[in-house]
Amino acid sequence: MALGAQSKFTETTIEVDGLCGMCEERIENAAYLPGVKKADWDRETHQLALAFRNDKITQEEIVASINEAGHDVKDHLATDEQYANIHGCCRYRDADLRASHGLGDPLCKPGETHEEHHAHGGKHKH
Ligand SMILES: [Cu+2]
Repeated sequence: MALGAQSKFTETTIEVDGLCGMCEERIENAAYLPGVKKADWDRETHQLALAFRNDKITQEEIVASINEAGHDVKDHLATDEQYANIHGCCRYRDADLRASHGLGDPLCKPGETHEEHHAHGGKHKH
């Protein structure tokens, strides 16, 4: 057992928005970058359990890849263009679809654009 080997591993959990099994596959595929050893998304809790080699990849890169796939990560929302690419039945920001899956509030609040979300107290669209 090599000394210091453990410190190369980061284990963490991040919140990723999504609805169904298709979302799960999409999120996990996006998170499985070289250096990632575990990416396991829970459909009920929306928690993505990650284990990755922090000398090979950063959490920011993983988050960016999940955003690229169209999914919102807590504090890192996908852009509208990225979100637009995901399948119609996976529109996890849609209030009706969320309700039909028994989900509460989305990470991205209705009527709030990506830019506004990051503006913190910026103007809201009506
Ligand atoms: Cu889905």
